[in-house]
Amino acid sequence: MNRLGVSLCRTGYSNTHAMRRHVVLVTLVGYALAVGACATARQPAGPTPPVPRPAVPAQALESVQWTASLVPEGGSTVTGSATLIAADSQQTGATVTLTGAAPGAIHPWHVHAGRCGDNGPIVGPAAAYPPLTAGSDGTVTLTATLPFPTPMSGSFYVNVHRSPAEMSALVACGNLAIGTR
Ligand SMILES: [Cu+2]
Repeated sequence: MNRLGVSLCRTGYSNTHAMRRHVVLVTLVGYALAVGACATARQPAGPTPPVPRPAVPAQALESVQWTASLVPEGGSTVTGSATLIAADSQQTGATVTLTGAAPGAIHPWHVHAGRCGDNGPIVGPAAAYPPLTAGSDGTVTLTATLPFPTPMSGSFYVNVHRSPAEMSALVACGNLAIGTR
């Protein structure tokens, strides 16, 4: 263990947290042991907390695509689809289509955490979801940019509410499945 060894070791660190840990170890247990701890930190083992690994590698964010088939709820005739892709690293692009809605009907919708039938929390702010407004033929296609990063894993669903005044009633729901585009 020498000055050069420590110097090389330090260059191996890529974040200040690890640096701080190193400094603490140096202070607590001394020079030689600190260098040993450094070596193990570069190949984490034992008590080092594992970094959570997403189901899909981070570099594949731009290829992730979530899709859902929206099926009728509550006796409605509304069906449709929903697609989510990464607009960028912080925003999600959504496309939602409906058919079978009442002409002119306004249907709030959201991505929720969980599965259809759960009362899961809305992902992101509710106000960020522009409502679906059916045309005279009962169809609508809406695109929106939502202010949250596209999830790389997890369970999510899209629900379509009956109206702004009837948020507790649904006309359609679909579980989102992750895939690639
Ligand atoms: Cu909702």
